Amino acid sequence: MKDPFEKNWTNYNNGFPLEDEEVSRLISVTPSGAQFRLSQRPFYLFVHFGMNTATGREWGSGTEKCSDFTIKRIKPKQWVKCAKEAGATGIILTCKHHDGFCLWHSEYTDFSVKNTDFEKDIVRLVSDACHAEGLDFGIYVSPWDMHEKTYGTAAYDDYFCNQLTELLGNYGEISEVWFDGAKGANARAFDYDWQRYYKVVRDLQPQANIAVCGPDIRWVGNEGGKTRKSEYSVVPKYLQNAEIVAHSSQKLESSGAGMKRLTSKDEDLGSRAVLNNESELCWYPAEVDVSIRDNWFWSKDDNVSVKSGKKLFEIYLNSVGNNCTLLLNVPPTDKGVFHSKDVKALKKLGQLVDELYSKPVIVEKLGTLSREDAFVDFSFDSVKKLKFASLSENILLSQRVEAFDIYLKKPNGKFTKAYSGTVIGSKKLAELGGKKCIGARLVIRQSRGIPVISEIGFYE
Ligand code: FUL
Repeated sequence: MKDPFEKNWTNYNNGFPLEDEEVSRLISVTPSGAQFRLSQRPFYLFVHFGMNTATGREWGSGTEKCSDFTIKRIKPKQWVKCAKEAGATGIILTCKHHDGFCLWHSEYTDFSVKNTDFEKDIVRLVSDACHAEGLDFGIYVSPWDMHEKTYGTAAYDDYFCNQLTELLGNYGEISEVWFDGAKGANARAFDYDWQRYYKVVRDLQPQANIAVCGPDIRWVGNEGGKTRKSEYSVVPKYLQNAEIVAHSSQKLESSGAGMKRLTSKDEDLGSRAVLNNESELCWYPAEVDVSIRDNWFWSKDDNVSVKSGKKLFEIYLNSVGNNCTLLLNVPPTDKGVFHSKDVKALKKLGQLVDELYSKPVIVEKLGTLSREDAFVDFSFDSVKKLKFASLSENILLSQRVEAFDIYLKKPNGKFTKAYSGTVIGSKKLAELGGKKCIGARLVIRQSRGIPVISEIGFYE
């Protein structure tokens, strides 16, 4: 009988060299401090709130009046409580969406919450509520601005940088800056001065990640919670180009639903076959942005579309459990709170994530595998029914594993394959099916150099 464990990374590596100059080049690409930190806090809530919440729109027009912002109160403490119950570790707020209305007291425009009956600085209220409870706070600022008269001229770059300076200088630590690539098809043609925007962020908040139209966090490419089978973090450097991201972003208010279906055409961004042809590489991990509802902003007609806790958990497994970060949008209502349906779904998600880790069988910090290890064995003290394995690489030493299998040892001593995976990265959650077993075996099939597994855990 053929030995299923014979071909592993030490003796075969799927035919790839285990060590050479190219392998060294690939594994020399590693995360920045900020990227690493986010990988350890991989789940944030996205909060779409603003003029559109009051007017019931998704995109607005930029011709609204401040008096159209009829919101009377907001309860950010409730948002923070729900975020924590769901297991999220941060909130990103839409400080300015495409309509240009500012949720803070910007000096540079009258189109802001300061000229409404609400009056209070919403960015202050939300950032304070987050920081008080140990949540990270991030800002979404839309470069496309339908209201601002200077949009489309060089003066707009000044305006945008001034607003960034306010947001980055006055609200404590900002963990992520989210630059949206969306822009109406009929908007005035304009090349944003991205490098200047990035410099403002780096100068004022050097620890912040710049996401989407930015060099630190890669947009996964759709808004439906889908990810690639293999989400590589080491990818060609040209992918960081903001204009490329903007090109595939939303261009019509009505095309939002399409973005949810869209699967990225470029399925393979980081295999050796792709990277070998690229002279410049970068660490650019994917973020999955998806809404709990069909739309990004709240509308009462949308209360029926709230995803169940179970569905959110599937998205969680497919994002956080697939080497991505998750940015789950939960839009507050016009009463300034998360709707009871969203609250229930978030709570359920938190419970399901807690349950996932509640019955550990074995959790081990493996570290650097030995050159002689063809596989790693785990023995259990009694018969177990394993539901999940959680694997993490030490990504400070890059992303190395390209293929692995998990076998379960049945009570009769025979091995059966329970999972075949590709990349691991910061986290891989592998469903194992709950069958009876007395042990497990991890077989790495393909790796860029010696695998460094920071942790593996098996859970019932
Ligand atoms: C898109 C925007 O057009 C949507 O309104 C939403 O903000 C989403 C997160 O990004 O590009």
